[in-house]
Amino acid sequence: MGYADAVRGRFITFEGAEGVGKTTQITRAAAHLRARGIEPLVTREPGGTPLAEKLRALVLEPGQGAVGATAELLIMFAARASHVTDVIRPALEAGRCVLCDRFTDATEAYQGGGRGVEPDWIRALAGIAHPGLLPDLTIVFDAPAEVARARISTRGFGEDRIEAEDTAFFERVRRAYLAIAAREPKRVQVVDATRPEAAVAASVAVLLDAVVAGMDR
Ligand code: Z5A
Repeated sequence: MGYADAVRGRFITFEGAEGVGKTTQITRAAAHLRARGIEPLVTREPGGTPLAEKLRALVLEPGQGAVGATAELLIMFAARASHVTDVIRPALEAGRCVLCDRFTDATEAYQGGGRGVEPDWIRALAGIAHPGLLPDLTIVFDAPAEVARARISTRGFGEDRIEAEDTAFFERVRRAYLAIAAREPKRVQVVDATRPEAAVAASVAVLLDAVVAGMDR
């Protein structure tokens, strides 16, 4: 059961490897909800609070020197603890619909699948950073790594530290996301992100409508 079931709000996360179109789709999803009379809170990870945004810059900006897998893992969860305590839980408790660009599944996919961090460490830290909180719905946008990388290569700004990883890293990330979806088919829905934007958005709208049904407006 999603935490939000108990507190009226809805917690919806957008996941997938870099460049699959999460940011594009979260904007469209917010517009879709507004048209239904729901004003969502749109946020992102790592980030979403002043502290977490500083941690984001530290962990993603190139030129910080070496950042080992364990340091990267702990920074992601430090940012998450701040975000959950100060933004996500209060919004859910107030009955809001929270749309979050990445959450703990990203840690499982990137630090777990990509870097090989022990799954038990990730589970333990999740239990500390957000006890009892799971998304009501997670949408995994799925595309081969080459498709996603071709998209971001046209966007006109440089790569962050993790984006600079090779294609094999992003294929491991993709496989980790598909494994999460296979393990939790009720919470996690995979959407084919290789289709045109509007077609992807139509699939997302169906999933959103199902999860916000019955919310107070
Ligand atoms: N990270 C981590 O390692 N562990 C964690 O626990 C967390 C995060 C929470 C920041 O994530 C990094 O942090 C990320 C994982 C790591 N690093 N990487 N790699 P982020 O979400 O801020 O950054 P990102 O994953 O790299 O996302 P992105 O580059 O912003 O891509 P996106 O949001 O998925 O895609 P987009 O910006 O919407 O679209 C990319 C381009 O494709 C753009 O030009 C669009 O116009 C175009 N686009 C979008 N949809 C389509 C379709 N359907 N067809 C064609 N073109 C499209």
